[in-house]
Amino acid sequence: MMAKKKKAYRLKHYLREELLPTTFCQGCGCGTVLNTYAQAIEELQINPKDIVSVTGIGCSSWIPSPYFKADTLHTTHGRAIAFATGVKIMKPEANVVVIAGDGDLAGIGGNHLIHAARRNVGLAVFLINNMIYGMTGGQVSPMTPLGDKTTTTPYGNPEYPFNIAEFVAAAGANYVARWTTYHVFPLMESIQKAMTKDGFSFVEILTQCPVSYGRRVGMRTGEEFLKYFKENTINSLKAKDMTPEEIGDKIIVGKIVERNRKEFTTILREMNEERRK
Ligand SMILES: Cc1ncc(C[n+]2csc(CCOP(=O)(O)OP(=O)(O)O)c2C)c(N)n1
Repeated sequence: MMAKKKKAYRLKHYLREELLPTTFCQGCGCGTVLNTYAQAIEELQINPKDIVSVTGIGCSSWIPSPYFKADTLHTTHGRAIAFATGVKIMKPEANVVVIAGDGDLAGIGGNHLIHAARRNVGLAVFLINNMIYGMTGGQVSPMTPLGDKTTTTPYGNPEYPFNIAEFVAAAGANYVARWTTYHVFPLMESIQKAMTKDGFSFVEILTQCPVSYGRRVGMRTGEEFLKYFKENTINSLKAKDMTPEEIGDKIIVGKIVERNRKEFTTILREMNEERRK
């Protein structure tokens, strides 16, 4: 008997085709994330009509809006999670997804991120961490590594970056992971987990920005970043048996936390129903 042929993945089915090719710079990681995200949706057989994509302002905000074809809220810088929370409260059956940058979600929108994680709002949040404010030309972000040169830190960044995934896990999210654009297959599985898990799900995706960040830190191509991600990451399963000295400066990828706290809008509805009785 002939093996059943796997249906070809229809990337274009998920994109606003009239806007292609994308305006992402050469070597940018946003295209990899867009492709991985679309493939994750296809494999899950989620109908894009059941997704509401919410974003703020930045290059990475172009992944969900306008490129991914679903109902979309392209909101003000830093406020995506606040808008998404409103959508989830009024439309609990929707798959509400936030995709935005590190400046947007960890910088100006940091407070919304922490409190949505604490409340365990049923959102899937993908933080595209290119370690810089990409769209505005390369200003320091709360995720820029210590010592790195940017347009606003020409002598080197004097600040420590957030460990944003650990922070969101500590705040109370149900699912937290970190991957990079080098790890596309585990990233796809992690996106699927985040899309199907009840409660607040958060995946930090380290990506490359050769134009606004890389050229100032000696990585001028996407390939150099991918090699860096490959050589400087350790899986969380392996890291848990290692000392901090052994881990050193390596970036921990993989699952950070998974738990089953009840989701915020479910609690809210249950309380409302109880009150009405
Ligand atoms: C209230 C407000 N402040 C500042 C800006 C300018 N601005 C637009 S995008 C951006 C940073 C984008 O960086 P990030 O969120 O990391 O996304 P990236 O472009 O790197 O993907 C800033 C500061 C704005 N649009 N609105």
